[in-house]
Amino acid sequence: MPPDAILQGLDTGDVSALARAISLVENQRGGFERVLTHIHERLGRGGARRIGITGPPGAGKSTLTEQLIRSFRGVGLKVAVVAVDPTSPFSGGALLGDRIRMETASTDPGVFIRSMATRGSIGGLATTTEEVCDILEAFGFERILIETVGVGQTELDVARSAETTVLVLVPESGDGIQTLKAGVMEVADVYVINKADRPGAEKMQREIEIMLGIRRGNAYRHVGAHHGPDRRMAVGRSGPKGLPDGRGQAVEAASTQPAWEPVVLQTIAPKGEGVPALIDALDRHRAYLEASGRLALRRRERLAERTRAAVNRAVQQWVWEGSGAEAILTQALDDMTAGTRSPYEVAAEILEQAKSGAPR
Ligand SMILES: Nc1nc2c(ncn2[C@@H]2O[C@H](COP(=O)(O)OP(=O)(O)O)[C@@H](O)[C@H]2O)c(=O)[nH]1
Ligand SMILES: [Mg+2]
Repeated sequence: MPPDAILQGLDTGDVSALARAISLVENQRGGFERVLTHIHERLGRGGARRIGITGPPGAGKSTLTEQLIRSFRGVGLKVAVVAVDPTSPFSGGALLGDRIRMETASTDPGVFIRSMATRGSIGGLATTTEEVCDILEAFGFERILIETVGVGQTELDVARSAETTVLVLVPESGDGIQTLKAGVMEVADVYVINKADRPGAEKMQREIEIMLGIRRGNAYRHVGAHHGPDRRMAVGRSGPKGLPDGRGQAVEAASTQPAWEPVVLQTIAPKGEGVPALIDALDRHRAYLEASGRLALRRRERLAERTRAAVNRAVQQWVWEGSGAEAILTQALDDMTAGTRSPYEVAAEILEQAKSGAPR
């Protein structure tokens, strides 16, 4: 399908055009920037939400995702799921099982499920995932769930590209706690202890709350324990109406608001237990982002970040594919091995050649 047909298909709600647009972006084939430019004006307008769901394998992320799909569909929201597996070299490979499991929902045109893997993510998995989500949002999906496997840096970067990040843990995952101690903790907005039907859920919830500095029994928990009720009122007054649109103002507005106090809750995903509380936490986090100005600020930051990523990607491609850099490198390899030239000298030569627009 040529890019023009893809653009037209996206405008008319053609699902096969959607799938092709995603492949185009995923593999950064010719015309992918045009597709992303075409849809740009539709982003950030309709109140679509992106929710990142991360956690160790087997924690119940897909089961929870299925529950969220069901709830969102129940109120008529269109839902897309992007399942990202940074460890799988094959698109869809390790996630095939998930895909089939979630197939239950996939006869519904209001649900779209897509697997992604590292393959084809030359520009970085987080950026590519965000671009895919952009297409889904522009296509009209109102809730976009991004499921990532694992709690390493890449997975967290991917999960963080959503405005709300959910970390799913299970009572028996002592390693989960270790990960959290290693500093991963601060990244999530909502902590779900799934498999609460197993022993240890309560204990784990307490441990996490302590680690996060959440004061249990505090009537104002979840609305900024460090600032108390007065500041909470202030948030309500400034509201989304007074949302600043200048970056400086946005920074100021966001920094004077109390920080979000993460929510820790328990679920039994297959039974749907705790899912309403999870949805409520997601709603409250969104409301917090809007009222505090952080949503607007975030959007600006991500646009800046995306522009940088696009430049880096283009420069990298330009240097390595357009200027004979590989040839220079190959020629210099003997010298570098013999110690007569350093990698830095060779890098400088490559850059010189790229700058002067040397032939391929
Ligand atoms: N006992 C119990 N099992 C669960 C729960 N949630 C998920 N599971 C099971 O745990 C396994 C892994 O779940 P899955 O959603 O695929 O985990 P993921 O790898 O994080 O996506 C499946 O067999 C689920 O049925 C739960 O709350 N309690
Ligand atoms: Mg899964």
